[in-house]
Amino acid sequence: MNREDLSVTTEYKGQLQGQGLKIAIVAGKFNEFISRHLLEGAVEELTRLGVRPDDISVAWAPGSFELPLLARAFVDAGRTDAVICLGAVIRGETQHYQHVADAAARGIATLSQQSGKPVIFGVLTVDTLEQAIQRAGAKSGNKGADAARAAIETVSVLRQIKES
Ligand code: INI
Repeated sequence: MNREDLSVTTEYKGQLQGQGLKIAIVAGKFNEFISRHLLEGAVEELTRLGVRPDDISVAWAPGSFELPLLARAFVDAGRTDAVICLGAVIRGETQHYQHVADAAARGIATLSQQSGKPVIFGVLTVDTLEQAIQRAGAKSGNKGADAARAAIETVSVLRQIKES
């Protein structure tokens, strides 16, 4: 079905306009080489979409496990429209890959739902370093940039729904 065929009364669709938004980014230092590429991708995309560099804050967590805690600090401080969590969990490097990946995903989802703020999951969960490199700006795009777009889009849809 084409979008034009939708016979709904109201359709909410986010706009990729970051002007005036305040965005916090929490990045994991574990696999920092990858996280830095994700961070660069996110900051580039945010500023391309109109977010002022001064309105972007960055905090570093030891690893992906700690991302939800620091994201919560930004949410509680109340000065940000969205928080972007960035990290890389690589299966090859740890026995407890699954625990770290699950804790990050669950913590971020719970925080977002309970706070009502967009808290974006920009964490790579991959089998190898090579796959992480591909998703951090090489062949398969940059998940940090994807997360930046998701943040702006979600803020926009949320506002439309709340203001309707
Ligand atoms: N943290 C990551 O972000 N990625 C990983 O791949 C990883 N591995 O492999 O263990 C990882 N571990 C650290 C973890 O996030 C915590 O910082 C640590 O367990 C202290 O709580």
